Amino acid sequence: MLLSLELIRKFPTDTRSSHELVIDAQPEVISLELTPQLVVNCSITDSHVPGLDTINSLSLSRYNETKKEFDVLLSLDTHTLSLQQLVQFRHAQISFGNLYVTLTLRNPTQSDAKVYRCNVSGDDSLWKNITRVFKKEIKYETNLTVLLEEIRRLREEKDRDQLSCQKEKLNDSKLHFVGNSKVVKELFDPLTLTCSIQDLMNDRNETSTVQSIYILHEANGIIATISKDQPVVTTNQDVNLLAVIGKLHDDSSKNSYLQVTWSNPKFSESGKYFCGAHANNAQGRNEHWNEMLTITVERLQFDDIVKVMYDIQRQVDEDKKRLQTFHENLTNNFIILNTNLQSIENVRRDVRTNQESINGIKDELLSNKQNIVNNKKDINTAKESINVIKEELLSNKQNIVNNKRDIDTMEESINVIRHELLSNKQNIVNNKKDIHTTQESIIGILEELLRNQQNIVNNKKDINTTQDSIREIQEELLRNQQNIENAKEELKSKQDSMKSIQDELLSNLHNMNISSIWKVLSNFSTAVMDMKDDIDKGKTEIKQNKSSITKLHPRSCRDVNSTDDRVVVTLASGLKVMCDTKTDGGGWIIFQRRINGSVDFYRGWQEYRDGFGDYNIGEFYLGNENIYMLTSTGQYDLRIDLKYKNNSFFAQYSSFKILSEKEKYKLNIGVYSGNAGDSFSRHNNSFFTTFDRDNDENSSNCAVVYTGAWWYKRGCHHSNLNGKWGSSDHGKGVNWHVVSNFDSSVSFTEIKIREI
Ligand SMILES: [Ca+2]
Repeated sequence: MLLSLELIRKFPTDTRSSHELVIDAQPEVISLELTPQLVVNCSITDSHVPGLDTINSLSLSRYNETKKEFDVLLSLDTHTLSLQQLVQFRHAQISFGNLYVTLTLRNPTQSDAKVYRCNVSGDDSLWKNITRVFKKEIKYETNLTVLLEEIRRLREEKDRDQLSCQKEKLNDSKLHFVGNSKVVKELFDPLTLTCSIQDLMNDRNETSTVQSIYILHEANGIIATISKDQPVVTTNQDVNLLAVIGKLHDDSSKNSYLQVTWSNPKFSESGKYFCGAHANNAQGRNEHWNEMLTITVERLQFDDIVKVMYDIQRQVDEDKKRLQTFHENLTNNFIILNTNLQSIENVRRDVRTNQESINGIKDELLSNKQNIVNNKKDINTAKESINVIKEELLSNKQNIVNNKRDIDTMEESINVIRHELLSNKQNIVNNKKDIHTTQESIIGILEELLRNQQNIVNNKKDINTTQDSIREIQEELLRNQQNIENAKEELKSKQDSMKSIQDELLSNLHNMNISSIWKVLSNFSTAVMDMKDDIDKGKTEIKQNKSSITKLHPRSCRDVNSTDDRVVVTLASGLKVMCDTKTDGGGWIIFQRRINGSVDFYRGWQEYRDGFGDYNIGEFYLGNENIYMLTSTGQYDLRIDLKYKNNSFFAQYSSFKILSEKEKYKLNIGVYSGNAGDSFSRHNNSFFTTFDRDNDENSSNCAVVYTGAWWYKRGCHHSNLNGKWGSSDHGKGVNWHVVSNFDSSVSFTEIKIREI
C-alpha cells in the first residue's frame, strides 16, 4: 500500500490545467519489478496553443546521454496526419490523432528512464514560425526493498492464509484470492490462482474504478499484472506457467480479475502468494487491497510413482484392448476388401462378356443392313411389278370402256337383227328350197373329197415308193458292196495268176529269149491296167451311192440319233439346225443358244427374221421365219434351259408356235411346267419387237430400252433372253426374272422346240 501511494503521489496533475501543449507520462517513476508499461503522450488540449495561429507538426524526443542531445522518436504532420517513427522499439505501441501522439513501452527498463520532450511547431498571426517545447523526466527506482517490506508486514499481520473468499473476516474486503488446491503434487497436479474484485459499491452508493491487479510470490517476485486499458503482462519466464488471463471492468456489475495457471508446478512454486489491487473511488481517492495465500507443492513420493505406473499400466492395457479391436476391424475390413476385389473382378468379367455381346449385335446389325439392302432391291422389283400391273389395269379399264361401247353397239345390232330375223323368217322358207340345191352341192363336194382321199392314197403310195427306193438304194448299196467283194476276189485271183506267171517266168527264164519275156511282161501290164480300171469303176459307184444316201435327210431332230449331246444336221427341208439329242430324251431343235457372249444379239428385224450366229462358235438365232415355218407345219413343245450361278433351270410350255411375219411373229404358248419359274406366259400373244421395229404396246420401244429383241408387251418384259450378255443394268441383261431378277444375267440359254 505504501508503494502504490507513493506511485500515485508522483503522477503529475498540475500540467493538465493549462490549455496548451501537454506532455504526460504514466508512471513517472518506473521499477523493473512493478511497472508493466510506460505511456508517454504529447497532446494539445482544446486544439489550441497560445501564440500559435496554425499548428504544423508535433514530435516526441528522448534525451541521449552519449550524444548529449535529443533523439526524435515520433513526428506527426498535423496537416496530412502522417506519422514518422524514427526509432524502433521491441515492445512498443504507437497511436496518434490529429493533435496527439502516444508511445507505449512494455516492461520498461532503467534505460527508458530518461527526459522526454514534446515539440510543437506552427505559425503565429504574423506568419512567423514558432516552436514550443515541453519536457518530462521519468525516474527509475528499484522497489525490491519496498516489496520485501510489504511481504514481511503481511506475514506478521496474522495468519492470513486464505483459500476461500467465503471467510467471515474478509466480508469487508472486496478482494478475493483463491487457489484450486492448497496442496498440489509437484509436476503432477495443475495449480490455478485467481484474484478477483467483486463488489465495488460503497456505502454512498458510489463506484470505484479498478486501476490494476497483480499477483506476486514471496521468493519469485511479480508473477503477473494487469493495468487499466492494457493487456495482461507477465514477467515470469517459467515454462510451466500455462496461462495468464485477466480483465478489468469499469462496470461494477462485472468482476475484474487476474488468474494464473501452472500446468506442472515445481517444488520451488511453494510459498506465500500475494494478490494486490488499486482502485480510484468516486472522489478520485486511491484505494488499495491485498490478500495472501500459502500453497504447498509436495515433492513426488515413490508411492506416487508406483501409482502413476499402475495408471500407465492400466492405460497400456486399455490401449492394447483398443489396438486388438482395431486389429480385428482391420482384418474385417481386409476381408471386405477382398470380397470387393472379387466383385470388381466379376464386374470386369461381365463387362468383357457384354463387350462380346455388343460385338455379336454389331455383326447382326451388319447382316441386317445387308438384308435391308436386299429387301430394298425386292421392293424396287415389286414396285416395278406394281407399275406393270397398274399399266395393265389402265388398259383393262380402257377395254372395259370399249366393251361397254361394244355391248351398246351389239344391243343395237341385236335390235336390228331381231328385225332382220322377222323379215328373214320368210327368207328361211324361201331358203329351204335353196338348201336342197346346197345339199346337192355338198354331195358334189363329198365326191371331190373322195377324189382327194384317192389322191392321199396315191401320195401314200408315193411315200411307199420312196421307201421302196430307199430299200432299192440299200439293196444297191449291198450289191455294190458285193461288187467290191467280187472285185477284191478278182484282184486276188489276178494276183494269184500273176504269181503263177511270175513263177513260170522264173522257171522258164533260163530257156526263154528276150522277145518272149517282153510278151509275157506286156500281157502282165495289160492285166494290171484292167484291174485298175475295175477298181476306179467300183470307187465311182460307192461315191454315187454315198451321195444318194446323204440325200435322205431327217425331217426333224426326232429322227437324229448321235453319241454327241449337240449335233448339227440338215433337215429334209434343207434347213441346217443344231439338235439337242440328250435333254429329256433328246429330239430338240435349238433355235436360240447363248453360251459365252461372243455373238452380238442386239440386231434388227431382218437379222432376227433370217437368223444369225455360228454353229461352230455355238451361239446363234435360227430366225423367226424358220421358226414360223417349222411351227406352222406341226405341233411343238417349247423348252428353255438356263444356267445361273452354276445352277441349271428349265421352263417348258405344252405348246408353242409363232405366226407369220405379216402377223409380226406373234407368240403363242401353252401351259408352263418346270423349275425355272414362269417368266414367259405373260408375253403370250405379244408381237416380236426389235430396235428398228416397235411392235410393243409400250409408249417406248422396249427393245431399245432393254437392249434386246423379244416378244415385248405393254410393260416390256419378264424375260429378256436376247438381252445384253452379262449386264447387271436393270432389265437390260439376259434376264429370266424368277431366276436372275432384273439386275443380273443368266450365263447360259437354249430355247428349243420338239415335235409332239
Ligand atoms: Ca412401243
